[in-house]
Amino acid sequence: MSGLFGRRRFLKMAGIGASGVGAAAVLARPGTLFADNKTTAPANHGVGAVQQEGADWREMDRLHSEGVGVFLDNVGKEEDFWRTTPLEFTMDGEVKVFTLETTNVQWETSPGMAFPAFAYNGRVPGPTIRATEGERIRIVYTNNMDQSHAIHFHGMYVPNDQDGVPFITQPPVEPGATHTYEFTLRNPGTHMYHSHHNAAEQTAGGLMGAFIVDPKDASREPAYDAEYIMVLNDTSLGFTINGRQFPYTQPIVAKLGQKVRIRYMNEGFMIHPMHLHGLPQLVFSKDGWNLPVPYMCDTLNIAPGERYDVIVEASELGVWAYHCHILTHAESRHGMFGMVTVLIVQE
Ligand SMILES: [Cu+2]
Repeated sequence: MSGLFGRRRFLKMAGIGASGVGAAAVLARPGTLFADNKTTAPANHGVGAVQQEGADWREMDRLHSEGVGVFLDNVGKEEDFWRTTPLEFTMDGEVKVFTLETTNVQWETSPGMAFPAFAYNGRVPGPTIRATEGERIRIVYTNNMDQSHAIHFHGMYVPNDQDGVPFITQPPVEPGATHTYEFTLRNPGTHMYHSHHNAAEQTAGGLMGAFIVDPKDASREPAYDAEYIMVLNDTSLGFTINGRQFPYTQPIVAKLGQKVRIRYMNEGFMIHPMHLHGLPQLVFSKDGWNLPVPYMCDTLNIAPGERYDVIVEASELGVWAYHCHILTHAESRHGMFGMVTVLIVQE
């Protein structure tokens, strides 16, 4: 258990009895809980028409409890789950130089549940690229996977020949080849980089990442105490937040009164209305453009390609469920899965 909060306290907050969780036993046989998620289709989570037969409510409750137990035991076990550690760079004169490589991988959305996937620098989503408005950046990209590729910088002003669309703005980067992108960062905000070649397979299959451009003028930003990046994805690798399915997602933990910034991005093919229990979200930016009038909501629908920036003020103590409200992306008879996490507000 992480030192951020005690297990007993979490359980008390969550209203979960400490008995019968059996999380260690579940971890010892990974994948058994959600074995049928391997097929990834919502219909295969046992959802759809109400099933009159075979309803064993005790088993259903046990599986739900077990999943929450696994989530608790996994807290703090994935470093940089929230992708807030930016990719390192070197300087070439005034240019920030980043290095990206694509490879074929087996990606585990939860232990034991591995999918054939593609990765930038070995991770799904790839590392977060971050720099400041006005800076010049170079990305030295090497393709070490088994199909051609090109990187598109989604939402960003770039010279046309840096837009990353094979046969429109560049030739594809073939397996074994290296390609360099270079441009000056003109529009700040929450952006993305991803595949634009065989993209239905490559992007949903893992080739996606956050590209954050901080504004030169910091007064453009609202005040906040902590920041989280939430990359949503679906289809090829199941329903994931930052490449993982519940119960292997991580919680957001805030102290009472803190302001948390969440940067949403949808790299999948489906809409995901992200619902936070207990606390409203102040939406202040869409696709990196600050809104003329920020607005409050509790459910924010994020369509493919969209980014939203929100501030959540941690004004209410407790453990608040936080999930996609297309419920077939979040829960089945086997318990919660997919796009589910929690926001914990502590004293
Ligand atoms: Cu969803």
